[in-house]
Amino acid sequence: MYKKNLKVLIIEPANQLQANDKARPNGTLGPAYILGSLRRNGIEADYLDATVGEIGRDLNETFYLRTEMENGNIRYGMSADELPEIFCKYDIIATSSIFTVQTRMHFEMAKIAKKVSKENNKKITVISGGVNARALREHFLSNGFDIIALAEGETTIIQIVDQLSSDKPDFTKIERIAYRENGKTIITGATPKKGTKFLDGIPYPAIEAFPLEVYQKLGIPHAGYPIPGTMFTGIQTSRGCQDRCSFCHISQEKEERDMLGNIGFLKMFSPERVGEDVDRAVKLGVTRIYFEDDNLFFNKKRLVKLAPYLKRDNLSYSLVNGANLRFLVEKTNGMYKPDEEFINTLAGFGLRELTLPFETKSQEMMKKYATGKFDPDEMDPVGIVKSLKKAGIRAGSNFLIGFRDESWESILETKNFAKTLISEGLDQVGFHIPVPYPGTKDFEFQMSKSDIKRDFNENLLEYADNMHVRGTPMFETKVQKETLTSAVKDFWLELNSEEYTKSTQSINLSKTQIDLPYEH
Ligand code: B12
Ligand code: SF4
Repeated sequence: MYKKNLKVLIIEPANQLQANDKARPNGTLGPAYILGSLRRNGIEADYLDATVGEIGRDLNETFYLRTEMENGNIRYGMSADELPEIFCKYDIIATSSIFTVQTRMHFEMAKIAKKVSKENNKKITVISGGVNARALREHFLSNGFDIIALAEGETTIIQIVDQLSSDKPDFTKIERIAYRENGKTIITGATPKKGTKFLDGIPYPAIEAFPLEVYQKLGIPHAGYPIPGTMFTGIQTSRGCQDRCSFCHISQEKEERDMLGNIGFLKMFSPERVGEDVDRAVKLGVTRIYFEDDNLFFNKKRLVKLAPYLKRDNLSYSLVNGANLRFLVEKTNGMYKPDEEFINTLAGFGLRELTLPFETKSQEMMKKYATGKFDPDEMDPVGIVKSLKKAGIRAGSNFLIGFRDESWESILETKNFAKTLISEGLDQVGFHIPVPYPGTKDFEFQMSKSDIKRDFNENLLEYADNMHVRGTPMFETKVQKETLTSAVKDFWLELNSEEYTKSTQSINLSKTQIDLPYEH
């Protein structure tokens, strides 16, 4: 039993996005796992997704409350004025920061919490975790956060509550965190543990704390096609990845194992445990589950074994998070062909939507930045698209254009590749500019230049506010920045059907009139 009855609030802040982006609610799994762990340990903890507010709220006061910010982005979600009254009921305010563009919104949470703490003469500890908070830990600590979790947080959060509950809190006893003492940042280590590839001991994610009915009413998932009237949530069957693309957090996490533990490395839940997570979702009324694994396909045999644990009547799945495409082909007689049996297994357990991260047509870019993970010349991308469509799986794709040293000719090659795939049945294409996000190797490359590093650290929020895959690049690129930003839009408009682009634009943040319900 805890000496003090500490109450924890896990808050997902209101969001800011560019006007040409789409508003979507949170409901990300990180906070659900943290909450699950707190509740399993008998600690009182609540969840608040400030993009939609508490269940029953008028969405015009939350999700549809749009404010143009000074930086040009549009804010959506509960007004900050509502938060002090909520925060003063808690001893710990926790956020999970995985998107750099939301950094400002997390700093806002810490600022409010500290103000409430001062005005009410009540100790409130503010903590965060997730890939962005880890990578920008010094900035988070300078902006009101007391503790940043540097690794998987299910145990860390309990250690934090334990220490804060004790008469003499000792942060050195909390594993893998960053905090400040007398202005100096302290990073704690961890006692060595026996390595395991299995994650089963981890508490169930508290998805029941999500306002699932509100998300259902909105019908806007994190990505992929809108699904009006469908109750949905996320699931993880594994964590980490076998590759190390330089634009992905995995690349740098693997370099920093001493500090971060094995967070980027592959680990998995057992089929039985995955089945339990599915059961829990289904019992809540969920009929669509989004895979949120870093890389779901890494072991085909495992996925085949998982299939019966995933399959349910009236339950479908979506994988819009990227998955390694070389697993969709098999090599026979020296030639790659789509692995129809595997693709049919996916369709068989209910996969209805898949985003294919073909990334780039350029082998040079693929090898340099994307672990050489797919060879579009060898691995029959057209065959993959056709087989998926034949199996009844909706397939879209995202392409990366404008790597820092990529030429315009190479970009056009990728565009033409996308065009071919569309003509062969791919449902839609999107283009993104690779952003050197904090916590990736590409970011470390930029920071290796002292003038850029200084500028970034001095103007953090200016960078963070604009670190967007469809925005203007913040660092030098071979092709002019403006040309890249226009290409992202122009290619998208040119290659997709007008029906698709129009309906997508109709829910952009800049639209004051929101057409609901919208259909695709
Ligand atoms: C699933 C996923 C998605 C999904 C769902 C996102 C969502 N809102 O839930 C989809 C497909 C929609 C998506 C989209 C995008 N994504 Co994404 N996505 C992920 C992914 C793979 C997993 C996130 C997740 O659910 N993890 C599961 C939980 C359990 O893990 P976790 O968050 O790490 O949490 C653990 C620890 O970190 C820690 N922890 C976390 N928070 C806290 C808090 C406290 C208090 C404590 C103690 C501990 C703690 O404990 C947790 C449990 O162990 C991450 C990579 C990653 N691993 O973070 C990329 C990632 C977040 N995405 C990324 C990007 C770039 C995007 C897109 C911009 C891609 C694009 N090109 O369009 C879009 C933007 C979407 C948007 N909302 O704006 C980047 C973000 C980079 C950045 N710094 O901004 C990441 C980091 C991947 C990468 N390339 O490096 N994404
Ligand atoms: S394959 Fe995907 S998850 Fe793995 S390192 Fe590359 S981008 Fe990251």
